[in-house]
Amino acid sequence: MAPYVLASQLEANGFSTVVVDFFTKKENFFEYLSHFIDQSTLLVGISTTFLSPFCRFFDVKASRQVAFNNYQSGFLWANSEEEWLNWIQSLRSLLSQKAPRAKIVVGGTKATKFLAKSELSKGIDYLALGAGDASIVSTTRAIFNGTEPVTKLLYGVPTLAEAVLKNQMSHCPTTIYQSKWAIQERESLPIEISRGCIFNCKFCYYERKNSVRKNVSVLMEEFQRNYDLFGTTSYSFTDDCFNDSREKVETICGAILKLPFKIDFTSYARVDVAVKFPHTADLMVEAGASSLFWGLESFHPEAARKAGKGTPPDRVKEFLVTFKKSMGTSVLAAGPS
Ligand code: B12
Ligand code: SF4
Repeated sequence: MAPYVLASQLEANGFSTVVVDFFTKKENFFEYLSHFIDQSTLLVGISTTFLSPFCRFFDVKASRQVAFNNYQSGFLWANSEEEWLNWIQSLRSLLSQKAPRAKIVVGGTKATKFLAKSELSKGIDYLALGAGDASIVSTTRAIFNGTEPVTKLLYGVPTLAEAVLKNQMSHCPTTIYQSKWAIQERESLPIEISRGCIFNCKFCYYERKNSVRKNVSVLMEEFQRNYDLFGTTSYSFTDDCFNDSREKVETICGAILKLPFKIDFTSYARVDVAVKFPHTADLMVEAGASSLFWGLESFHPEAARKAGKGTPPDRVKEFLVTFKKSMGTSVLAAGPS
């Protein structure tokens, strides 16, 4: 999602962008990229949110391979840190030949790994922490004007000073998908519904305790626009917890049901809201939920309560059984991996 939403911000501020999705899977990536960059290129941004950094404890080659095949992650950072360093050096040398003004900025949820191990930042110009919606625009503008973006050194890494958590923003910004980003006819797209989660589960590493929701009419305009331009009817909701309240499900699903076409979507969901208000689960399916990841955590009452999910396990099981019976194969329901 991040590259599309950040590129939307840049476009809205007058900068032209190219998004290369699934880039780790591109053969001859640097040759491919060379067609999109030239003397006027100001910034190459890399989103780490869904990159797979090398992980020592996950060191059994066979199982690593299975995991990569499943996620189609490609080979950039997964097998070793050298892989990442070599990749970034290749990018650097391409930029110095073809786009000497361009700076490399790395952001996304795995950006903090560069602080934990600063040698990984060799070759990058700036690290971005937190939401990049404003900082990507101000950084690009600074490069355009020939000035230095405001940074601070964190563990020796030049880091953009402008850093805000996603759930502390004043709004969830819109994403305007562009034809020039090579969106395919009827391609399934990610879409932001909100950022952050209102709950506060003890173990959770998401941005908790607050959620910033996209304006519902802006969201409906996005669905309509994507349908008109690309025929899109299939979505991944990038929402930490879609059904965090009865009102949210009713508002968003109610609006989706008024669209002049049907969509299907996949999303994260929380089981206790559905246990308390079973009609919200039905409404999600009616609005197009074709697969739901239910956050169950534990059927051990004490463990579940301590984690912050206190609905009695018997009621959770009863809900899941009834849901499965009534929905049959119309929705795929999965627990956490
Ligand atoms: C939706 C989601 C999914 C969906 C994705 C659907 C899709 N089509 O994209 C699904 C269910 C498939 C999924 C799967 C997994 N996920 Co997930 N997922 C999320 C979730 C909830 C939202 C991600 C998202 O797109 N958000 C919206 C975008 C806009 O946010 P963002 O990427 O953070 O971008 C912002 C900033 O980070 C920054 N930024 C990002 N990139 C860049 C680049 C530049 C240049 C700049 C300046 C800034 C910048 O600016 C952006 C806008 O503010 C996050 C939790 C979260 N709150 O972020 C977890 C999260 C990304 N997932 C996570 C994990 C672990 C996984 C899995 C490995 C789970 C598993 N064990 O199977 C898999 C991996 C899949 C893969 N291929 O790698 C972790 C990653 C942990 C970490 N620290 O790295 C997260 C952070 C949740 C967590 N805290 O545990 N996930
Ligand atoms: S409901 Fe889900 S996303 Fe929200 S705090 Fe709990 S585990 Fe995290």
